[in-house]
Amino acid sequence: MQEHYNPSQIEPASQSKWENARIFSVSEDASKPKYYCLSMFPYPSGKLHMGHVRNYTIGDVLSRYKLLNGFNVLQPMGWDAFGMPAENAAIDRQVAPAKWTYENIAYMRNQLKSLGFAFDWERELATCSPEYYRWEQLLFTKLFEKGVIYRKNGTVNWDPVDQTVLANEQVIDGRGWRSGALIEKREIPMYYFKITDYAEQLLSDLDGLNWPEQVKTMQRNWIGKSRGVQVRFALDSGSKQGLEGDYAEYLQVYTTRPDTLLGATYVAVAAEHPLATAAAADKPELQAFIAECKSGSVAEADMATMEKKGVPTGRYVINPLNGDKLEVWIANYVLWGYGDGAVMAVPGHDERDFEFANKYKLPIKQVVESTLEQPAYNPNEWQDWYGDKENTRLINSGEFDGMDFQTAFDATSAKLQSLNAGAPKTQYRLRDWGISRQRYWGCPIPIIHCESCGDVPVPADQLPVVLPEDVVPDGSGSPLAKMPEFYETTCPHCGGPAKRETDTMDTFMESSWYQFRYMSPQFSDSMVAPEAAQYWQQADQYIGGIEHAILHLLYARFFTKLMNEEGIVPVKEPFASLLTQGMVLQATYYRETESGKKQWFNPAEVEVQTDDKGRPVAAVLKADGRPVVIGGVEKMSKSKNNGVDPQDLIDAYGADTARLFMMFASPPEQSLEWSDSGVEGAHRFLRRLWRTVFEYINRGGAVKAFSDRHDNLDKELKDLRHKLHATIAKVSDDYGRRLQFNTAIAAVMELLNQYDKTDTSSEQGRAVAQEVLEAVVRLLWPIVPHICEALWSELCSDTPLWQAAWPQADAAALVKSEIEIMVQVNGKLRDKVTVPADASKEAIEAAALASLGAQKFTEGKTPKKVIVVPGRLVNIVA
Ligand code: ANZ
Ligand code: ZN
Repeated sequence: MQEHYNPSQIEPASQSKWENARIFSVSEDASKPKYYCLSMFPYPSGKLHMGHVRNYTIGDVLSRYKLLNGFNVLQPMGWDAFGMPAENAAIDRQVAPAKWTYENIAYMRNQLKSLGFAFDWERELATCSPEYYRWEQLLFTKLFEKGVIYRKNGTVNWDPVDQTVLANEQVIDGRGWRSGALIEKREIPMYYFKITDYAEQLLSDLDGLNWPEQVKTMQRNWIGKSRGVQVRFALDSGSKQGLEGDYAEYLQVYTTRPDTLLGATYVAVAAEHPLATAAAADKPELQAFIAECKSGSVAEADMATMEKKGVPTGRYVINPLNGDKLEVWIANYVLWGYGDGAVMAVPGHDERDFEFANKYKLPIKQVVESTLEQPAYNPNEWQDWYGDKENTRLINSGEFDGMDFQTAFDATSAKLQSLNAGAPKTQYRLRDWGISRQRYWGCPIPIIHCESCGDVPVPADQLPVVLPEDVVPDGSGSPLAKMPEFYETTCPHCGGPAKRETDTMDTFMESSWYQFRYMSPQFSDSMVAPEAAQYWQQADQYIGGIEHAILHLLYARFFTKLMNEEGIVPVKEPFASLLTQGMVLQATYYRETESGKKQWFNPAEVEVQTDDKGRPVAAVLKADGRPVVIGGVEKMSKSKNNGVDPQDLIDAYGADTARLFMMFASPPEQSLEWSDSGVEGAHRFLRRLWRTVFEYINRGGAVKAFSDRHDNLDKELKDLRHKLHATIAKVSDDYGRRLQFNTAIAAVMELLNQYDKTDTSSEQGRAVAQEVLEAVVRLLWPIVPHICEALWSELCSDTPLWQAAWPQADAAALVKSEIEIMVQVNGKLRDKVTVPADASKEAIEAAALASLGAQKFTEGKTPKKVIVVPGRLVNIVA
């Protein structure tokens, strides 16, 4: 055995050993329980970042733990390969997105391999491959025919200079990120999934998932179920011109607070509402306001924070409960896509209405008061009143006065129903999912537009619609729309000339079903091979970042339900358990430039001075020796230039050190603060582990004759065995149930400390040493597999480690041979004695009486009484 730990030698050796034995290549095997461990696949952006390393190490630890425990473990890896960064890189560097993407994949695959993850590489997939997305296109055509996917107009950000549609994040302060042009809203036809039909199922199925409560709450809020009433306000007789049908009869609003109807002081409609259009017909100022509302960003976050603005229409409606005339306003805070695109405004109890009413000097009327201490109503403190549904009663509301929220809700909605002016309605905030993107690097939407037949799905035998890969986009419009060789085709129905859809799909589509494709990635008859879907069912464990808590996870759940209805998979949920790993943090350093901007320096370029407690006090730039400001500790990111390249870490210390540091520094769900000394500490521990085994082997190693005999061990060796088996039990629980790996590592370190202190030089001692080291190497294998693999082959040359089972705690060893007994004199603790665990009552009593403490405090007198509590204490009554 080599004397020194040399990761650059043992890591590739262990990796090729696993690869040659194909131990991570799995297939359906009914004789074993299955465990499907899935980590969120990366976008091939160029190289791995620390977040990836952490994510995949967590998954690897769980997978390897299950593998040694006899599970048939599937741990796949692939590439979320479509997306905008490839197009941007293409524009910057004049290289085709496909080429850029495949090169990145090749580089990152090597990085992942150098980290020794137990992936089944034979199942690798890339979502940009036609062999992958053809199944997505097929499902699309089926769902389109079923009506689950439909076409309607949607609003997009239009850059009039670049002549292209922009994503929300490409609109900065209302302007296009490249052109700087003012962005317009445009209506264009797009394809939508009817995810709203599944809102209730997506909500109720959350209950059965073993997911962090926080993530479930985020999903519930996103789905946003609310119970309310649709209230009809009759139009005043002079307010109907230009309106047709129901719109000429009444204005309908959706409210969750029908109880506040008598506090309504105006109503407001969205700019797109027919009443707004009709009212604006002869009023240029209304037309101008409507146009203003229709421009600007379509991002919902902006809508929530923007300044509330509106204009009065000069039209009126009647409050059905008391006949009051209320003026109709057009307001920018009313969304056309939600409820009825109109609100009854109750500025006394609603924040937005309050802000609006204050600005335009509209009346504010209180109709709810507190039943508690009854502070005087202060309209500037609407917060005290808004949303509080408990301990309140109605006032200024006639027959409803005095009612609490629920009673008033029921009474007002019953009254509205009897007046034929309202009906209860459950509403979801969730919108239908628009999946059309006017971009190039995505999965083509498999639709053919024919002038006589309309939208015709591409027939199955003509799929896939292949995306041409040798295209270099230039940033103006979608390249596909400029390629007649792509879009010119014939109609599958009538055979006439027709045009292919040139939009591509939202890349969330591909990541919504990859968890199933991994089950049979090469299957060429359908999305998933039925036997594979039946065997693997769903991912038992999913691991990834909290940033995907809403959209990705919701879409993947939705897709699973669709695939289940199509009979493709037997499950309704894709991920039984979810672990969201914390962020990787690192210190930041900067200088303020003359223009007041911050220039960020990478920690590698900075030298930090610390005080005697190791706290940073000052920092200078290595390049010029001049000071830099120490910023906060923040998530590693490009914008703060505080990333540490995992490759540097792997090159300097090896994969095992990187893995150990990540798992030891904090529990998976918490954030992890980068620390150079932590990395060095991890490396030191591995060197020490190596030396420990080296010294043991050097002394002659195992003594086989004694290896199964644990009788007649001396106390020290018995204690060591006790510690060993307690450690096995604890570490197994940490991996298997608690998912806390830092404590597992700490437990093994403690065991090694005790091993170091124990004299194991006797023949029996060497047998115990063998037992300890064999266990340690298996307990650490999930975290630092390369070094453990190498050490195992030194300790036991006959079987490979992955065939050795997980160590089991020996119940007999866990029984302590000796126990400590408290000695009390008149109820006060005076001494402790150690007795054999199976000592008789008499023997315990004798030992207690003989103890120095007992002797001293009974002053040699014969005690009146001695009470023995076996296993715990002896009380001497003197
Ligand atoms: C009167 C009222 C009084 C309201 C009050 C709230 C508080 P959720 O719970 O999210 O479903 N609303 C309805 N349609 C809207 C639209 N298209 N754009 C903007 N706001 C709209 O929200 C329902 C509430 O949001 C409704 O209840 C309505 O305001 C508003 F003290 O009606 B409420
Ligand atoms: Zn046709």
